[in-house]
Amino acid sequence: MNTLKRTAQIFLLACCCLTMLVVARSGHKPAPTVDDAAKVTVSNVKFEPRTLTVKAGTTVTWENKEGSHTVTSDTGAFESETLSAGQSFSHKFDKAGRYPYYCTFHGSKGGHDMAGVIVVTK
Ligand SMILES: [Cu+2]
Repeated sequence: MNTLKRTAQIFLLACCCLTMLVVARSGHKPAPTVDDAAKVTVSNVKFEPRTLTVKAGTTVTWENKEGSHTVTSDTGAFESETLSAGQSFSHKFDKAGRYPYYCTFHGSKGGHDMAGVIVVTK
């Protein structure tokens, strides 16, 4: 009886160890690759998502679905040509920071109307 109890205890302990090992090992798996590309959808008349958070080094592509729009930085950090439906514009964000932008046709600096923000983290 005593031996059986002991065996059960050892078995339980072994199970615990195995579980911990599996958990520990899964924690060592290479982290899922962080996307180095992100997308903003442009339509009449909004940027979606309005606020997009990405890591430094990410290239953001604005895809225009309809109408004519621009992607114009409040600070002049980037500026697209006028985008017609089906056209897109990309900009790579190397430095952490907050990058507000707007559409020159339907919005204005400071996040008014058709506008958005790219938040870049380290
Ligand atoms: Cu627009």
